[in-house]
Amino acid sequence: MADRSLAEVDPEIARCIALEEKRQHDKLRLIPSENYASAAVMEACGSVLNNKYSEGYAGRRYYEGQQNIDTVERLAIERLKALFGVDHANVQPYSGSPANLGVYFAFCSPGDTIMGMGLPSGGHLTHGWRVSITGKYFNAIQYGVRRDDHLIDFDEVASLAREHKPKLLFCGATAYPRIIDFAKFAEIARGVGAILVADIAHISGLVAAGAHPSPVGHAEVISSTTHKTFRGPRGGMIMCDEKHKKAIDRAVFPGLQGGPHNGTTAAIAIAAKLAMTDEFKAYAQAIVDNSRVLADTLLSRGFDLVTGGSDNHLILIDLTGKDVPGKVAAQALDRAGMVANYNSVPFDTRKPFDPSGIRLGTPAITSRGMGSDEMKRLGNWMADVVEDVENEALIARIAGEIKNLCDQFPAPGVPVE
Ligand code: DSN
Repeated sequence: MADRSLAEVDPEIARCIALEEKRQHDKLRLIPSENYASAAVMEACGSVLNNKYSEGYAGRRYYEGQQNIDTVERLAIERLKALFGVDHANVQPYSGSPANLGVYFAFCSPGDTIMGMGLPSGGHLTHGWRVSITGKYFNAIQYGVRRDDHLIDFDEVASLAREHKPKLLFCGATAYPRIIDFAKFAEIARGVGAILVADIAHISGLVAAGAHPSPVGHAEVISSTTHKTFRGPRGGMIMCDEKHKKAIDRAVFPGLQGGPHNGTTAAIAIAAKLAMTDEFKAYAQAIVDNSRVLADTLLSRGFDLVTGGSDNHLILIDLTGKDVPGKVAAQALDRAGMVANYNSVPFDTRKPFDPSGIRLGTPAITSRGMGSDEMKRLGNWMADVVEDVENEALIARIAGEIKNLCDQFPAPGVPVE
């Protein structure tokens, strides 16, 4: 039984995977937190490393049989240290939210004051938003963006920090299309004795490749996922200054988690190795270039972009002026072969489950090798659909054109029949 193939054992799940392969091939995947992991990363995730328990750290485990796992984890750590120029890396967090919880557990007790960017301004749930454990167990102070230009309001960050004296100050975002000024955040954190935590989940690939400024030297602690622009497995990591190494490691294990997912650790090591190449540097720069061309095309078609454009991998469209809600637009775009997500915009008057915006990004389509010509076509297709969301004939025609384009740009790691 244990030797039988997936198709034999479970044809229903095998069919779901086959259909998902087709979907990931046939459509333009524009959700900015998604990507195509490379074939080597996928191979490591599905390897025998899955079968091993390894609680503890290399050389200090609670299980025998770590001859190979210790090497894997040491390789991942050393590569990340070299790639980002950090003192220490912990590669065991299961994903971004556990990585951030590990950071809280390393430095805070329940009730302590922390600060982060509010979710409606483009922050993350785990930066202290009220429905998250981080908003319930800590005294979470939330900063936002300015009403006029939607850029981070550093006057507000500084005055809230002075007033509340947080232990941790989180910076980093999930829906902010501009460069994060880590130096400015560091100055504010220093002024009030806070530890600055840079959550670079969305931009870690850009940072690794120099396509976005690095928080290293500004933030004492850096958290991230590994599957977004970094193009690795679904996982998390925490990097930090030497002085925080013990606290971070203890917080992740035994504080928060049990055994690390060793296949993921191996895949992080592979992603780090790939991120050191010139090819990856060119890829990261192309993500940013593509985002700018796509933003310019959308602007030329009369779209209102939050902050007026993009200088990273993502674009946030405010559809208020187009008189179509984000969800309706996102659903029409999906039918046409463009998969984005509906999203709140700053100071949104609509509810989060039915907001005014669409969030999109270029990491996955850039992994397919698409460039500025394709971005211009994409921007115009998006505009055509959003301006006519009920025109199913138009949507079907565009879906066909997109399928043809996708056939010309195969997705890495996705088998095509
Ligand atoms: N779910 C991620 C995103 O889409 O940005 C953040 O956790």
